[in-house]
Amino acid sequence: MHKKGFIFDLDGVIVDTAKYHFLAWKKLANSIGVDFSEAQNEQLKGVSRVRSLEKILAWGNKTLSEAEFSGLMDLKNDDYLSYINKMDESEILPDVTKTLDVLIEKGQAIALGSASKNATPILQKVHLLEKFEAIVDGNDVSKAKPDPEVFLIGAKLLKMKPEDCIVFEDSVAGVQAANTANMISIGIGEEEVLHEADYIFKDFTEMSSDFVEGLISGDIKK
Ligand code: B16
Ligand code: MG
Repeated sequence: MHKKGFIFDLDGVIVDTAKYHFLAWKKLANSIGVDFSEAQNEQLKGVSRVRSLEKILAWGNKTLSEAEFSGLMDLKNDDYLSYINKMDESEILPDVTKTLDVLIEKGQAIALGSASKNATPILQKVHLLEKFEAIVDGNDVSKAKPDPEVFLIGAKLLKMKPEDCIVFEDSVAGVQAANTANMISIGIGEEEVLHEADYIFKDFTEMSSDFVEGLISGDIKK
């Protein structure tokens, strides 16, 4: 039997939490007199919470004490969690559950590889947690994407070699991380943004069962 490791990013691949990050960051930025646009939010995709606040402060030309910085991080996360707590299965992106179920049925190894420190509660809210053999998130890594650490830990937990792993990612940094890890990178989103990926699909509805079969058999290569 062919067995591969399939590693899914969370935000932008499984669920669209970017809209909640946007609301929470905007409220926080505006509260300290800094503007925050959707275009800026795009630049925070796949970026850690600490780095996101550093970027917002740099855009607004603000400096804060360490205590203020950590207080704002907590405020942002509390606000973000108030949205997360209302999530349910209806927020799973199209054909994600179907793809996971096909992979499980075919005996494939499945992990999550996310920058978010809230990955487990989010997967619980949308009732997908039990589909993952391993979860690697912002609590487990010391180096953020584009560093490959998150995906290499995922491969290790799945007991798979990196070259036998396939990564689904919506961020440029995540695609770069997968490529550096020597894994097949599959961009989920726009071609213009994700052109460094080995393969690109708008979403999982565009991915044929033949393509998934090819990934499992190894006919589809990096
Ligand atoms: P948290 P991903 C990332 O998730 C988001 O894309 C990014 O916008 C967010 O800042 C980061 O998680 C950290 O999230 O504040 O929940 O720890 O795309 O890597 O699944
Ligand atoms: Mg993402």
